[in-house]
Amino acid sequence: MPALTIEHVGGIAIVTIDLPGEPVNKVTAALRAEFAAVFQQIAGDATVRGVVLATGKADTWLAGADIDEFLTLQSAADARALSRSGQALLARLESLTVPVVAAIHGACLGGGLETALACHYRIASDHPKTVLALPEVQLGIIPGAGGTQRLPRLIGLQRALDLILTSRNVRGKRALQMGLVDELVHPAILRSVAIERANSLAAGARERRSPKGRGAAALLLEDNPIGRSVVFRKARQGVMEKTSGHYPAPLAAIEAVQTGYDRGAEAGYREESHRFGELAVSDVARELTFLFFATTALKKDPGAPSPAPDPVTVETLGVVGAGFMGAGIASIAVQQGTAVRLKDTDTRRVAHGLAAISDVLRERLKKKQLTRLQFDDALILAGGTTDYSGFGKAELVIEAVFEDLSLKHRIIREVEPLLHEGAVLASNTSTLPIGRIAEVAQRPNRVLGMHFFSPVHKMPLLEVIVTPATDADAIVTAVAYGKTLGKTVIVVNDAPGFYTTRTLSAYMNEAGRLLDEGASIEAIDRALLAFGFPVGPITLLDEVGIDVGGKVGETLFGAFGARMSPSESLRRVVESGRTGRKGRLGFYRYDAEGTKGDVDPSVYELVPHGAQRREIEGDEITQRCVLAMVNEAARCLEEGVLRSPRDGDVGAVFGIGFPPFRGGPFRYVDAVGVEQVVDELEQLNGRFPGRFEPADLLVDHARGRARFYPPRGKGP
Ligand code: 3H9
Repeated sequence: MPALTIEHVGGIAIVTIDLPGEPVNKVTAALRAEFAAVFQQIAGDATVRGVVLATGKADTWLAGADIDEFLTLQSAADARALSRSGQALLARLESLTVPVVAAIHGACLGGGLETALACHYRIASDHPKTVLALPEVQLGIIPGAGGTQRLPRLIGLQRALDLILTSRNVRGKRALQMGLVDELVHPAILRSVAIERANSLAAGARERRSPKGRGAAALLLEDNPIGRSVVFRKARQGVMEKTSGHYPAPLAAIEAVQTGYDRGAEAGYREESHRFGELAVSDVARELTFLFFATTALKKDPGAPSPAPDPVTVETLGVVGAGFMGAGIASIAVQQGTAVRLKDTDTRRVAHGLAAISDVLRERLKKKQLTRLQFDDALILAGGTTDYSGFGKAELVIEAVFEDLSLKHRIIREVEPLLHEGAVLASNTSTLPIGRIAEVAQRPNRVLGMHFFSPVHKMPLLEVIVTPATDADAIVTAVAYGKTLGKTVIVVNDAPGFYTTRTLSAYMNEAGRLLDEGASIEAIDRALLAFGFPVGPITLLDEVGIDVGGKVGETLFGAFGARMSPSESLRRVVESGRTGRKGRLGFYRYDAEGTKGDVDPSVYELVPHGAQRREIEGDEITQRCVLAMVNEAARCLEEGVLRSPRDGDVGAVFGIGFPPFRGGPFRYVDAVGVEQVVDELEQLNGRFPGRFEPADLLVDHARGRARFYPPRGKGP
């Protein structure tokens, strides 16, 4: 069955894209061939005065190039050829003598937006599903079908760089404001307006493009070579600050855009496909593409083995504990239309929690991510209580109180009798085993963990923790609700620290031990930043709270023994009462607003070796911290805490900052080679007996020369 159908209305050919049997429209080799044939047909048909390019799908116009196809590319030359053929096809579209109107409804992404850019006029539907973006750099590549050349010419250099470098989603209204589309209409009239515009364009009654005002300041900068060189320099600087040079795609995109300005469009297109070719077969693109497929697969994973029961829709959520985490969870819940009852011990705390919810919503309002109406609607859904009123209606209750087992037990005893039998009772603990928490429950089968990450409204991961007693319908309800909240959800089996806290702890402990041995705080943070973590481990400890880190460390030491014994440095700094950023003093100094300054030299008075720091090579710091994490991740898989390497990789990247361009701990082992990883662990274990004993799973893999993922492809 063809993907393109043509319907003639008067002199207008309406070309509808609808890939048979596929959930989204994407640019496959077959679709490219069909497009080429259709363009030829149109060019040869004197009765066609104009064209409308529309979608037959409910939610996508065109979601870009077929990412599956990238996995089959064997060489940079193959990838370059793919880009060149995409460019040629869209040049053909642009050069049709009849006007082509893009009638955009749904996702218009990557090669999809590039197709729209080659059309002569763009109309978008005013619908939340209509989003336009160039997400290529998130996949480690750059727009390869002319996007780096056409976009700046349409909307201006700075705006184009912003869209290309951030992969930002642009919705209808904003797209209209910036001139990315020419008109915005209600979806019901999109087709008729598009036909009308094609007719008036054909009659010459309308400009093919209506460039939008970019403002005097933008014009001054962009319309002369000196101004542009400032823009390009700043863009490169910004990229380097954000990525420390680990991601080549944004820099390559800037290069392609600049070439187009400096040496003309033809050179720009050539540079674009040259860069696209190199990047498409790079390791970074392979890992980022893996993460795309892994998160997409998780969207469809109900969290329980098949046949999984249907989840219950959560209309009312009870949250116990109006602190930072509780209010954070409530703030994202109300935005999805859930009525939230926020409970704490006194009205002052409840009021504080409600104010925190309002702050999160206000920030979104300010950034125009919410309309005033949406803001009001969400705010009204948050209600406070000091006596659990309203909890009887809740399908889900999440406790987010302090990490103290006896306190959590008290909460369960208090709240459980008020709930209906089918309600799910979740703990937002980051460390305490769910089985222990559930010990006092009347219905332990309804208890599970929902480990959100801080700040809840920004962090993309949710770790759902289940015990052997947890009912399947409770699991799928928690997982489905997590997805409703916009999270990527992994399900793990119960154990102290679950997956994310446990692996992060192994890594943080090693950083602490390096401090014990005399490494400087800066050297440790610098080494792991260079590896690609978003912040160094000591900075992270200040962020999380040194007291919190200390408590987690104790729990995991209790559970796993010597391997997880906390460092002397951490123990002493916890004892000193420093708490990190929240207390405005930790390993680093902070000003009154909490902005991080330099290392506080007086912290060295607390730790072994005092101010006498010694040089430990960056490579050793990285190796020890990263391998401690990787080894612990492997143990989690071996013990069945993790269901798959995929979950472990997604969990580490989205939960604890493992560098996305490395794919995750299991992808990292595959990339380095499991034999080498085991070798290095054994050597380290010789130096630090008991701490680096390789996980059996790694040893078995090394022996059998096995990998966690097949050499190329999406992975399991
Ligand atoms: C590009 O365009 C390069 C060009 O510049 C140059 C070329 C020369 N390819 O996410 P969902 C699949 S790079 C292959 O669950 P939703 C997806 O895997 C591309 N497959 O739905 C899933 O498959 P399955 C730039 C794709 O409604 C199914 O469709 N484009 C593609 O939550 C449903 O997806 C992007 O990066 C694709 N392009 O979200 C867009 N798109 O059922 C990536 C989707 O077998 N896509 N699939 O598991 C998205 O962001 C979301 O999928 C979208 C729909 C918003 C479209």
